[in-house]
Amino acid sequence: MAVTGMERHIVHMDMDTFFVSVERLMNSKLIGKPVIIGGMSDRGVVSSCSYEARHFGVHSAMPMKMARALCSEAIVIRGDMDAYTRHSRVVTEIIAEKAPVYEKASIDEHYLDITGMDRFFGCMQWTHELRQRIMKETGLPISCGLSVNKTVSKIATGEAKPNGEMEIPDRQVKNFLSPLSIRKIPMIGNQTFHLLRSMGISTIGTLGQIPMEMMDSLLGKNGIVIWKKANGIDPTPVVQYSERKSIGSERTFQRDTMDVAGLHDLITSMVEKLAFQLRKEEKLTSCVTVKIRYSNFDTHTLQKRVAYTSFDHVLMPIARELFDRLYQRRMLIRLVGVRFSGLVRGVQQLNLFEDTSEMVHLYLAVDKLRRRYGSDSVKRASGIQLHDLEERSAQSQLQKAVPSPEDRQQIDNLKNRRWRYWYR
Ligand code: DCP
Ligand code: MG
Repeated sequence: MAVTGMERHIVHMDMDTFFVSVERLMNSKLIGKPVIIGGMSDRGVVSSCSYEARHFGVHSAMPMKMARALCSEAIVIRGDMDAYTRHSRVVTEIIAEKAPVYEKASIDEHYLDITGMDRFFGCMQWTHELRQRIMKETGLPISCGLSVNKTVSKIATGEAKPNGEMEIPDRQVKNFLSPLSIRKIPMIGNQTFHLLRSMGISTIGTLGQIPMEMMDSLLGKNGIVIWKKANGIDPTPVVQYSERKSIGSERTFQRDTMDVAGLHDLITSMVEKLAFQLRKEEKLTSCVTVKIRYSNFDTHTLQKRVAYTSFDHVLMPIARELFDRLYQRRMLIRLVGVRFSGLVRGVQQLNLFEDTSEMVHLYLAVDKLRRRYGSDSVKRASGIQLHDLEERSAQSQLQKAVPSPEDRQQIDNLKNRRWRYWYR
């Protein structure tokens, strides 16, 4: 951990066109060609695209329909989350072996705090050797930035791409940032970008010169953080990654039970709630653990590594399978729990490869209703327990939020689906 006042050395590493690079490793015919990975349906979006496709204006998060229109010769691939997850883990293992402190920020991105390393090696030399080693051992290209904090290092990686590395020492930070577009600041999304552009602010240098108070009144607390970043200030620490960092849910029964169908339903609703939490926080999990405690307090857990996901329809069968494997003794159960770990930042389109328009639509609709009326407001009918129903009918008398006619229509549609939903 860095000592206050001491200059830090922070590395940011990000794989180049990660999904495309993994596909190219598996099929060398894709090398040198425009390749796009993403959901195939009309509502699908681009997850990753090669530089050859980027030349046509294709970029990630673009609707697939538009990407195909821009680059008709592109090879479009549905994607293989299992393979990407496997390669992601190998990269993390190599970094874990070498780096004193590292944070896995997303499926293809890590921050390393190598402060103090300069006493033994040059920090850039160390970074260069690690990057070479990752490329040699995985066969995948990666770029990196080395600077005094996470923001500047990440921006440096972006400037070094593809297949490059860049060091920005403390004294050069301002000159480096100054001419770059405000878009390069990781926190600036579309809305903030357009707001600032409408005020004539386009470069980081200009942004850094406007009074901090003005950013405060314009964007509140976030405005101040953005202003500091524009001035090369970012004190956020590199938080050591732990596969054990997790979210979970447990239920102890008032009366011990052997009702397997009821327990399945409970696990379904736990998974549903936790997966919604993942999506809300824009996270993905890579490990599911189920726990049971028998009435004699014997406790057993079983876990399974999974490809990065935040989808209930992927996680539910895994949790139920783990439960079935765990529940071997026909004994009364006192507690069950579900836990997701190995979390990284990531958005749901990451594994919308097997998507149908219906599936995308379903998640968007259900999550929107939950955000508006509470995480318990909409549940899969199979995850509903008898006591839930009783609670719900009691609660419905008290309920304050009344769905709009538009939401009411959405709720009626959900109730008639293949996976039936229930609105409290
Ligand atoms: N990803 C995604 N949807 C997005 C952004 C990313 O599914 N909107 C996935 C696919 C990417 C991976 O995450 O391969 C890593 O994201 P990056 O932003 O690092 O993108 P790439 O690695 O593809 O390209 P770059 O070389 O610019 O890092
Ligand atoms: Mg990347």
